[in-house]
Amino acid sequence: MSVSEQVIPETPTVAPGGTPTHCPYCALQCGMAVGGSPVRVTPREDVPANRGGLCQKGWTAAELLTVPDRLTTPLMRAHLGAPLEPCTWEEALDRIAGEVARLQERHGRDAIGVFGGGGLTNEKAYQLGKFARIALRTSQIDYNGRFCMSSAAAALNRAFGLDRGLPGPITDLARADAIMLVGGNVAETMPPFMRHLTEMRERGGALVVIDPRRTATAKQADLHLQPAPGTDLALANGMLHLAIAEGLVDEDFVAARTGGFEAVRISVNAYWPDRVERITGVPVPQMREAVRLLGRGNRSLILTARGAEQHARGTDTVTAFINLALALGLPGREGGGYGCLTGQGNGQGGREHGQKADQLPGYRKIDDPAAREHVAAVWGVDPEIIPGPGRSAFELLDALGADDGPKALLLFGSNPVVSAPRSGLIEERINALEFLAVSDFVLSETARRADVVLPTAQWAEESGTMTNLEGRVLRRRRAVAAPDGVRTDLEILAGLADRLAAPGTWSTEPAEVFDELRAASAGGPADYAGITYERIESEGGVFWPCPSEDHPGTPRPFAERFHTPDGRARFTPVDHTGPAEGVDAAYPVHLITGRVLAHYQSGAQTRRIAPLVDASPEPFVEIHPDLAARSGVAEGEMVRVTSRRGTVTVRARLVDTIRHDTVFIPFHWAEEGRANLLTNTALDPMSRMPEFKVCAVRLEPHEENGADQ
Ligand SMILES: Nc1nc2c(c(=O)[nH]1)N[C@H]1C(S)=C(S)[C@@H](COP(=O)(O)OP(=O)(O)OC[C@H]3O[C@@H](n4cnc5c(=O)[nH]c(N)nc54)[C@H](O)[C@@H]3O)O[C@H]1N2
Ligand SMILES: Nc1nc2c(c(=O)[nH]1)N[C@H]1C(S)=C(S)[C@@H](COP(=O)(O)OP(=O)(O)OC[C@H]3O[C@@H](n4cnc5c(=O)[nH]c(N)nc54)[C@H](O)[C@@H]3O)O[C@H]1N2
Ligand code: SF4
Ligand SMILES: [Mo]
Repeated sequence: MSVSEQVIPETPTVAPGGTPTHCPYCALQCGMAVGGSPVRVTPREDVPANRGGLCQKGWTAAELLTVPDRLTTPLMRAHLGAPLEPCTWEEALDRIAGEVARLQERHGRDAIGVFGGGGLTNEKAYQLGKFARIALRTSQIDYNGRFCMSSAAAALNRAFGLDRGLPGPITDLARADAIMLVGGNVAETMPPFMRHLTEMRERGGALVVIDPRRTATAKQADLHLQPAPGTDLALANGMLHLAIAEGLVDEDFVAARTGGFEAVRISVNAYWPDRVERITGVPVPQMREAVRLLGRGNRSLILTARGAEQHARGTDTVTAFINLALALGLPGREGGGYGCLTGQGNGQGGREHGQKADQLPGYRKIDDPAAREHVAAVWGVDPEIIPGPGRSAFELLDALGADDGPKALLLFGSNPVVSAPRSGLIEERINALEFLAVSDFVLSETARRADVVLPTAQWAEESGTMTNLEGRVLRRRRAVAAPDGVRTDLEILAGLADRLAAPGTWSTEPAEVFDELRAASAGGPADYAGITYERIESEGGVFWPCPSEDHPGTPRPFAERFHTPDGRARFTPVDHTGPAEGVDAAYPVHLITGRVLAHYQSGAQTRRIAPLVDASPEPFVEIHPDLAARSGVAEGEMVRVTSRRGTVTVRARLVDTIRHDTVFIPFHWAEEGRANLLTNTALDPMSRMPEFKVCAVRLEPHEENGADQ
């Protein structure tokens, strides 16, 4: 079923007097009102991101509150191998505190690992980082955003000195002359986002999409480039080569607002059009057309998403597109520049307040003495007790149970058994732990392996703030009561901090935690000091940085200057090397992974919602009919897809929208359809992002296909 065919109710069931809040899922954070009996959601017209639109996940979000297997009591395993059985909160929290004490006594503070998520509110993400550093005093904390935004973040910091997803309000998009979307399929990943692109096109702007598949998004583009996976960097360098050759470089902008262009100008000499066509498979005239569309006005925007970023060279790939945007003189102009599409609900805020291994609140660096001093003063501790940087997400998961790795893991807001690269290995690492505690509202594939499971409240049952893809801080409001027996993550952290006799205060009130976060972030790059719940309410959200209550907030942080020491954006020369795992005789096909409209991430939430399961019931592999014929695979048959790390068995979907040399599997399912059994763990050297987007596989018809007939 195509995206447009999926059923979206035409007349929503209105939630009379519903509480205004935002969707539980992605970074668009569509506005919705929640209320009524039974509880329903209604889209809000007053939120610019969605202006009355929702995707199918948003429409069905109320069902998440009442999924039949919602957890409402803590669960505990008496000993290794024993089943998970209901217990009291006292027993569960005492057990966790007891295991922490036992393991830290034996192996030191870093024996405990913490893993967070970009879906947590700012308040939770902040409190989790603080909990790790001063209650557990472990350096071993990271979060799933490392799997999501980290390459774009690293490139943004390197070029602009600040990691902000979109360079301006989402309503700027409609005013762009052209938008080039690299490795993003927003028609499925953020459907209401398409409205902004459509409006731009109606005003005469052009949409260029770069994706190895002709996706639902690419079908609506004026130009679609279909490169081989993992070759975007070469494509960007090739476009810059053409821009220089065609005299499209904005020399005034380059002279006034940037540094380092000469080295890049020289380095892209080597990316002459024919060579780039050979590397990428994109015909030279298409490249030329893309550059002309981008260069014809100065309000063009280059956007990257996971397709360009989730590579072992993701940071450099994003850098190549930033180089192109800078040379064309785009950044800093309304509607123009470079931006990346943040993914998770609080992907932006979740990477600012200290759940990242190397970071303290306000996007401060944990190894910066002044930052440590500032944050320690807010926390009421000696800076000496704050540990140094820890391992990145994949490295942390890979070290679980190892001699020098964490022996226990506390997990909040992620399901790595499904979503981590080479998840078969990660499952083994998790099994090697002495102790695992998971806070979730459903028994996810990872929670199922825990020794203690803590049933937590979810989006519409609690309040807090989320920072959306624009960098706008929004209020998530409590609309319904949580079921009996459930506690919030802030209550869980407070209960544990108390048992661990942690220093500092551990409020369970989101508003109080937010005030502390404001103080901790004050003066940092992501400064929230001037943002209050009241302002968010009256102003429809506030853009950071916002250093004081009389500051208007910063919708367009690069308008006047960049946030580097000299205020100039930095060009950095980067070179193409291709995927970490190229194809060969044994594994002749590229596998790319990604998303479908109806499911969210590891699927822990959406695989429990009937209309979403109906829309997209099972995992599948997209194969070009020519490749299918060569592989002996027919439409609808089960096919075995094997990489050097594992095998999955999924149903074949023959489509002529994908390249002949590439197959696509979404990663939302567990068990034999788990795409991450196949993926590669090669890491980007700067961001530590794993190469989720490309690895080498072979295809075989599943033996049972014949036997069934
Ligand atoms: N329905 C739905 N929506 C979501 C989510 C979800 O799970 N489901 N998750 C949210 C989150 S956390 C995120 S990060 C965003 C992700 O949003 P997107 O980045 O839009 O989503 P993906 O499907 O991961 O990848 C986008 C495209 O990258 C392409 N691609 C793969 N390899 C390459 C390559 O080498 N080069 C190029 N140019 N393209 C390539 C794929 O074909 C795919 O169409 O979505 C958010 N929204
Ligand atoms: N092959 C492949 N793998 C990928 C990707 C890809 O494109 N391809 N994309 C990667 C990306 S971009 C991402 S973001 C990751 C995401 O993958 P995961 O980190 O696994 O994300 P989710 O499935 O959203 O997991 C969130 C879990 O936390 C629970 N949860 C939600 N909200 C809360 C809360 O407030 N508190 C608590 N305690 N629990 C909560 C949910 O029920 C769910 O079980 O996957 C990555 N993995
Ligand atoms: S686009 Fe994202 S925020 Fe909007 S309704 Fe869908 S999942 Fe929710
Ligand atoms: Mo993500």
